[in-house]
Amino acid sequence: MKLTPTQRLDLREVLKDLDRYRPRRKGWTWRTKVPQHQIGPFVFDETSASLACSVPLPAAHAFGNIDPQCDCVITTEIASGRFEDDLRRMRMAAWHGADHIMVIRTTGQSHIDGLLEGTPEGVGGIPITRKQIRATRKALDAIEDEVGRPINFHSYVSGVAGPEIAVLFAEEGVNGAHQDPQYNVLYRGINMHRSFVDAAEAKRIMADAGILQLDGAHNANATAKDAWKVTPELFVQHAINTAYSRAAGMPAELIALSTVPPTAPPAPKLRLDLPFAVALRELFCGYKFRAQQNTRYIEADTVEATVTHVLDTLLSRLTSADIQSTITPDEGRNIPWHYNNVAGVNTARQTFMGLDGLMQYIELKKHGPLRQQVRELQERAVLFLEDILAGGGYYAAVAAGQFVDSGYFPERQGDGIVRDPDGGDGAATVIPRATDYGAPVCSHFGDNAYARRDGNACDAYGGCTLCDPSKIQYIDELNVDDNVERRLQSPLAERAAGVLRPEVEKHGDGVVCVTLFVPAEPRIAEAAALAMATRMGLRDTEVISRRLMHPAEGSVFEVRGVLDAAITIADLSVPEREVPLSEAEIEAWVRPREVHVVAATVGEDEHSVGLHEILDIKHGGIEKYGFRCHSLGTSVGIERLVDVAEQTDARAVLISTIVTHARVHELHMRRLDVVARQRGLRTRLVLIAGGTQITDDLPTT
Ligand code: Z98
Repeated sequence: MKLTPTQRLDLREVLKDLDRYRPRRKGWTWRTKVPQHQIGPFVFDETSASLACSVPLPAAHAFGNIDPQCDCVITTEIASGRFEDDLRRMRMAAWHGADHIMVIRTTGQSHIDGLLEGTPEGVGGIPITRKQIRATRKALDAIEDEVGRPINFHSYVSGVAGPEIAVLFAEEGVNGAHQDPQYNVLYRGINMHRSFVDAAEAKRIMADAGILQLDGAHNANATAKDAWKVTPELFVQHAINTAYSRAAGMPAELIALSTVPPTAPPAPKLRLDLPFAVALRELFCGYKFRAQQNTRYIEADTVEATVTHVLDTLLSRLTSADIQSTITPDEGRNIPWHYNNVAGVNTARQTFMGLDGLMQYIELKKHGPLRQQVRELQERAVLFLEDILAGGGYYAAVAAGQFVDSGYFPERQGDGIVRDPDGGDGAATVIPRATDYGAPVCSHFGDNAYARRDGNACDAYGGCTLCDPSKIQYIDELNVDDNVERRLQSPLAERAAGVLRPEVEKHGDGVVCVTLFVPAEPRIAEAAALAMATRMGLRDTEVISRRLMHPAEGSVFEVRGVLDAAITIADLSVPEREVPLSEAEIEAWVRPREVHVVAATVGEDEHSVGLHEILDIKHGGIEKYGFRCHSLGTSVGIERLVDVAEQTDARAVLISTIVTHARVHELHMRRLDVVARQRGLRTRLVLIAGGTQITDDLPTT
């Protein structure tokens, strides 16, 4: 399957012959770093290989359209609920520099206790069936060929089906996964013993498949009442999962700590988050770090989220990050929209490129508050661990509610998550293996009657699905009403008919977002904003962001709604695109020729601002190309303009005048034409008139 930049992703092609599609590689891929990278006019030190196809940052046009790629992997989380739509979103994200695509689920996969076949659309999930994972990997393979960089596909190995899911991921070439038994225990109420036994198996399988592991410590600061107080616990959680992963056979290079700066402004972010980040990197030196944006204090305001994200990315550069994860304000308002994904990815890459070489210019102080805080955090974490050991170990500590307690250890608030070691989902399901137990796949952990010292455990039964993929059972859709073929019928028919609708999440969902300021107190203003959006013809309206400007003067709202507008492409009149000369081409022509132009406002018009905008270099005006501009001022007569044009041998006369009801502006334009003709200058002079309502369509007679 091959993608062409000018053509949309062909979903039929993705779904074709899926039963035979095999991932072409397994395991995680890092970017290829290129220090001292000459890109356009600059040398960068923290970049990776450039992309074959991409959308550069907006300001790139001023620098020869360069698109430097930072040296760390950039993550985006894609979650519309329909994998077929997500594939297109993944392509857009990849063009903007994302190379780690996490398919976070709307339904907790941990609640599902076995592998699924068919579609989980009906239960609100995103890729968890083999078909969906395979289709996604296939599309990503084509997308990575298009952009010219490997893309890591990521999901979750959690819940009581964790080991089975790990096998599925290993078979299908998933490259990264969250795996942390503490997540099962604390957030999914799964039995502790079962969670740890499952984790050991899953980790072993992930290790054999080269799947990068992210842990789950960051969920504590995402869920704690006061996130900045659980920082010692975060170290403890990282330590437990890291040590357990190593014990289960996972190499250090496949272990990535998931770290989230715990605060956001107006908290004094640097004071709290920098010591935390430094202490973490020191304690866990030798492991990878997946730095995520703060998720606990993310609100619905895109500007606020962006500023926090920039500060978080600065912290990553002041310390280190192997993966920079991006989150969008959508988390705060529960709307996964593709352009917000792209905005999040762009925030990270823009910040990284802007900060290139940061640590060559500054250094973190070796004395003073930073070192004191780092030491204090590390001490508190070690004491926390010792406390757990003294109290009878991890199970006892969870039973005593010591995790996600909002006290700053050793302080305790008594509000931690409490779980019964003998309770939870899957309690009492861990049983000793029978002596003739045969592991289903060779990288299975623990005793296996078939294991041979000299070869793979699965040799004795002719190879497992990891060694011989032809043994994988591929089951297509099971649900005749709810499956991807059915879901694609109407979108593909509309596409074939050349019909377009606005969309942000699912094909043709019609969703749009309008921004309105309403000058009233917040409650009334919000009701009015919704009413106005309805008046615009939107249905299913919902306020997704509200920003108070002043308690009495008004608020700004972002209102989401559905616009029922199907536009047929054939009915559109699409203007021919005019391709203007580049800035450099214009300057190369003008500067050596010393081209004079004469300009003024005419008639009785003192409004010179617009004209200055056109001429002055300060405002990006034509002076910058080397035009010799003779600005004669305001309320200048047409004859005088033409006189000066004659004296200076000018090539153009620019007049500006305010548009009047009496159409005086048109009289001036005609008069300029007439006088230029009378003086025999008309063929030499370009006459240009400007003003807000002057268009090419003005009648010429
Ligand atoms: C992130 N935005 O980390 P369900 N295991 C761990 C997790 O952190 C998560 C899951 C499993 C966050 C995503 N994390 C939240 C350690 C989820 C997911 O049951 O499928 O929701 O498990 O990037």
